[in-house]
Amino acid sequence: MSVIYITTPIYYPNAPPHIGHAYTTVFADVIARYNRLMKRKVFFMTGNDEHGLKIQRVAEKEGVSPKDFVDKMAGVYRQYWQALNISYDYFIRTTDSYHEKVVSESFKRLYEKGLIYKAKYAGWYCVDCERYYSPGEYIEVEGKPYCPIHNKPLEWLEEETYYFKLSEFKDYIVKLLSETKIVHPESYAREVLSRVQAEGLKDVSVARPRERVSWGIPVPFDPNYTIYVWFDALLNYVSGIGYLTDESRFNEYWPNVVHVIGKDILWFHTVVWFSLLKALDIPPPKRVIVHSFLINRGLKIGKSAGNVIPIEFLVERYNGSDGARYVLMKLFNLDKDVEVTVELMDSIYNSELADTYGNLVRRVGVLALKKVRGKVYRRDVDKKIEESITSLLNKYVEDMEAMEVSKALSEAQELGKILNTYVNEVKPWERPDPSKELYSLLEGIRALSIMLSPVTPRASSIISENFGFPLTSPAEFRVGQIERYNIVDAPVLFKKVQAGREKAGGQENPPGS
Ligand code: ME8
Repeated sequence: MSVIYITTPIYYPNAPPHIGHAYTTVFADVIARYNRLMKRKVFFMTGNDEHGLKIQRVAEKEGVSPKDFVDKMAGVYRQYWQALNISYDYFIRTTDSYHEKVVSESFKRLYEKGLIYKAKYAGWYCVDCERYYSPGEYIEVEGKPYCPIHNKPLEWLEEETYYFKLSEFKDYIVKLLSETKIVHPESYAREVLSRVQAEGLKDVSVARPRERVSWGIPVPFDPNYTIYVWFDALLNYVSGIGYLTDESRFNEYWPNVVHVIGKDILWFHTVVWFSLLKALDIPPPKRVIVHSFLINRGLKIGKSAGNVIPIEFLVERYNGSDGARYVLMKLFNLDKDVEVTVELMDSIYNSELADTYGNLVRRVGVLALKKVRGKVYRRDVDKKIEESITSLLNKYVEDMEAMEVSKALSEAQELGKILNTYVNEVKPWERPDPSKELYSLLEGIRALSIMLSPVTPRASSIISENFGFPLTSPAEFRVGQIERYNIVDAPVLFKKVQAGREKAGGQENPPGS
């Protein structure tokens, strides 16, 4: 049986997740659900990155201990993922004791191998990124170094620290980036490659003095230091599947790992991560899927930019998790940043979910109930419909295998449109016995519901129950497979959003914008 291990970044729980985090997590969930539909063995992991200065400072501000703070936030994240119907198999937390042991042991091994050493460090630091920026990497605002991601002043830090010998891995990294297809799309691999070739690789600091950053895993042989949060965080991908604790589990999942990340953390997930793995004698990940940013009012959506769109806004406006998921996945883009507006999301939801899919299902269901009391027996399927189903389902599978979710949704949309046109052409309501037309339409709706099921699992399962068909794997789908449809209800799946309602309330844009 083929296996896939899919991960999201583990998020900093300094604030609740917003639609940027949902963007990644829903995408990973769709890939997980699609692979389960294809009957593959899936392990889907998300979680929280709970150590480091950023968390320490928020907890201080709130007047609670960092542990109490991250415990509370883990609950908050889980609630959001539940509201979005995220089917993770495991939620990892970097304060879990087994994870801390793996990090501590890995640090010790690298020290013993001579790949970690102690020396002095000075540089410009961004607390929000939890990293140093060298000249050329930061931007300057009124002559002062600023973080290019957060647009905030950097802090000057000088300290004795432990370094990881990243510089030793340059040839290895160049080889991986230029000779493999690990990083997808390839343009991101080229981007990192040209930076590595232009600047080379400098050793990186992997510890912090305890007096400054107390909230971290202690360096095992030096209690005055804590381990750098990125060293700690990246190792979640291996600790979560049994690295150093369950060898057979680790060996089953690791060769099949697919990391999904935003492009902001590309460097860490290629250069730093591949080198750390190599240093620990672990092969590189199979895939790193990188996506671009969701933008609001010209800036990357994020807490520090003050342009956050809350997840609850989408869930409430688009009829629950299915609508929110669909809208995000239709916008999903690996290469290009996407500007989010309520108008754009409304029009995707109204035209694709409410009209094309929801309305089709409702019309056909009501007709079947009226004309043949909901019982539709197998007939020859209209040739054009049969061909459309087969070819669009094939394209859909190709797209999903290539993780082109938004493209796969366009294939589904195309099928929906063909089915809607067919209803209007054949006018089943004018026929004494429209069983042939209804059967053709129901086969189309079945295919469409299967195609949409990784993105809109609730709606697909409601239709599968009310119309009496199983959500089979696309690989096992055959037109004409169903002997009899038994329609018991034709529910309204997606109520239309009243465009302009926001404006009527005096609010043209979502909260936070
Ligand atoms: O970086 N558009 O956590 P983080 C698209 N803890 N994606 C976005 C986004 C936006 N506007 N905003 C956030 C960290 N994301 C580390 C990761 S992993 C070992 C450690 C998504 O909470 C995107 O996936 O800052 C991005 O990479 C991630 O959230 C950053 O989450």
